Formats: sequence, C-alpha cells, structure tokens
Amino acid sequence: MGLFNKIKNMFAKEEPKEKEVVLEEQDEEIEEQEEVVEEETPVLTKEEKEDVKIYEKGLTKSRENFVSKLVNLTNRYKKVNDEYFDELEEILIMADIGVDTVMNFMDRLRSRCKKENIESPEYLKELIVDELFIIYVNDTVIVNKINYSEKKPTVILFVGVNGVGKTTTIAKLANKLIDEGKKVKLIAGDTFRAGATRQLEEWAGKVGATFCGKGEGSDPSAVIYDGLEEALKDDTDVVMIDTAGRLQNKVNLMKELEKINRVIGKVIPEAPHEVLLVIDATTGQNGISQAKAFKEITNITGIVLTKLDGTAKGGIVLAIKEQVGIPVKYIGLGERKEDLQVFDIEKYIYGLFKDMM
Ligand SMILES: Nc1nc2c(ncn2[C@@H]2O[C@H](COP(=O)(O)OP(=O)(O)OP(=O)(O)O)[C@@H](O)[C@H]2O)c(=O)[nH]1
Ligand SMILES: [Mg+2]
Repeated sequence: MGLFNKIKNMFAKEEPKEKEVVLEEQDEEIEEQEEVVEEETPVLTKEEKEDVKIYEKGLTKSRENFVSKLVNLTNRYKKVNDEYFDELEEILIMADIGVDTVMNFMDRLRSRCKKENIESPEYLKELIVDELFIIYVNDTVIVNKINYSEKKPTVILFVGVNGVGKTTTIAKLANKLIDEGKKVKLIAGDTFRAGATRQLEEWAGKVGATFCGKGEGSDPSAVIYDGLEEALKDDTDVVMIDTAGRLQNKVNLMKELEKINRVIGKVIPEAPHEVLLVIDATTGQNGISQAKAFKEITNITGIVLTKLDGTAKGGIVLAIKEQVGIPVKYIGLGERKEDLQVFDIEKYIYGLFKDMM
C-alpha cells in the first residue's frame, strides 16, 4: 500500500467499513501486502488525535494554498501531459519545496508515470504524496527523537539568527519535559540583547524550570559554565541553553560557538548532546541558507522549524531535509505551548493533504 492510503486509513477514516473497502481495492493491485496493511494501521490514542488536530490547524495556510492548486490542476486535465507536468513543477516550487528538490521529484514522477503507464491525474495525485514522502525519507532512518544522555544532565544548545523563535521554543520544550516529570534548567547564554536574560528568566518561572543567568554584557561561556555546574549539583535532567543569534559576522559567531562548545565539554565531556538550530519557516529559502551557514560552523544535530502556521509554503520541511541533510526534530505550529510538536512526517503529510484524502 502506498503512503497516501496508509495515512488516509490512519488519520482520516475512523469507520471500519470504509477501511475494508480500501483494503479490498488494494487486493487487486498488490496481493501480498494485506496482512501488513492490517498491522500497520494503528489505533490513535486521544493525545495523538489532538496532535493530529494541531498539525491540521497549523498547516491550514499551506494546505489551502498548495492543495487547492493541486486539486485544481487535477480537475483541469483528463490526461497527464507535458503541460500538466510544467504546471505541477511550478506549484511545487511556489510551495518552497526548493528548486533542486522539485527537479529531483519531477524526474522521479515522470519516469514512474512512463514505466507504469499512468495517465490519470486523479491517480497521480496519490503518487505525488508517496513520492514526496520518499524524497523526505530518502533511504535514511528518520531521527526525530532527542538524544538523551544516560547520565544526567542532557544538554541541549539552541542556536539560530534573531527573532526565529529560539527563546519561545526553549520555553515550550521545557514545558513539555516538565509535564513529563523531568527537572529542567534554562541557561541564558544570550547576553547580547538587552532583556534577553530577563525574558528567559520569566519563562523559567512560568513553566517551572530552574534558571541561570547573569545579564547583558557578561561572557556567555561563563554563564554556561556556572549553569552546568549548578545542574550537576541540583540533579537537573535536561539543561537548555539559549544563545544570541547574530550571524552578521560568521567568524565571530564561529569562535563564540567553539568557545561555548569547549566550555560545555569541559564541565560535561559528552555534551552538548543536541545542538538544535531554530529556523523561521516564513523566511523560506533564506532559512535554508541559514541552515547551510550554521552547518558549516558548528555541528547541528537537529532543526526546529517555527512559525509553520504563518506560511502558505509549508513545503520547506521537505527542502530542508534534502538540501541541508539535517533532520527536522520539532515544528512550531502556533504560539501556544502545545503548538510545538515533535516532527512526524505522516502527520505532516496528512495535515498538508487532508483535503485530498
Ligand atoms: N505563529 C507563531 N509564532 C511563533 C512560533 N514560534 C515563535 N513564535 C513567535 O516569534 C517571536 C520571536 O520569538 P523569540 O523566541 O523571542 O525569538 P528568538 O529567536 O529568541 O529571538 P532573539 O532572542 O531576538 O534572537 C515571538 O513573538 C514568538 O511568539 C510559532 O511556531 N508560530
Ligand atoms: Mg531569544
């Protein structure tokens, strides 16, 4: 069974009758997979259903833009032809999937249509979803989990340019982990911007995390050093470090991040266990350039893509994976704390294509 149908079964259909119909249809096409299909259609828990709703809501702009164009295209063509492919290519590029990713995708789609003799735009619609997924997965194991250290504390360093959502992401994630029963400490490594330390301290108070900060103008590495020493003593489970986000001068930023990493490693040899780069989805291809630049200067282990709710170009998730090669671990789908979600490709694809399913 293709991904399109799998996701449709998982999230869209709850009535068992409809599921059976879908299964029977597939029987004719792929005989051996019936058992796998049954096993792979899990029942969603209440929490998962709520998460799916957050995806649906947060991806509304993208869905309305992207999918309505796709449906419109499907309705206008009886058979796929060169013009159809040209239009499809344009729709995908407009969704910020990225030119290289789209070219690669179009090549695969064209050759699949040829090989399998596909002419119906209606059928192709499903194939498009499958192929987008394949591009994302691209033979790799998807790592969207935080790499927790066996020994306390796990240290997560947050980097990214100004205003992308680093501090609020830290607060949202801290809130999640505290809900799970973890003890969390926030360290104000952004000593550059006036008010940054106080902003983080306020968040720490709101979500119930401990806090370490010294304020504007102090040496970030010194703050981080003290915070980590405290964390070792007070039995903290997870430390999250906020940093200043200026990339105007790459050499300086690189030196500063090197110093920060060195200091972290001095206190906790295996740390940082995660370096999360925060990117604002509304900045589109500019966000991709930021990811490439940061990747050159430090070891990024994951991406947090914020403000997906604020863009109609939600395709950027796919472009990041292909063009930058770093997994998206969290996405921001709004300003509430629940709106920070672990990135899940299946929920994402459902959120994006729900109206077609
Ligand atoms: N709609 C929406 N807004 C978000 C999301 N994530 C963050 N924001 C908003 O983005 C703005 C900037 O967030 P901050 O967390 O202050 O960004 P920052 O990267 O820490 O900024 P600097 O400290 O100035 O470098 C805030 O108004 C947040 O509420 C999201 O997923 N969706
Ligand atoms: Mg900040």
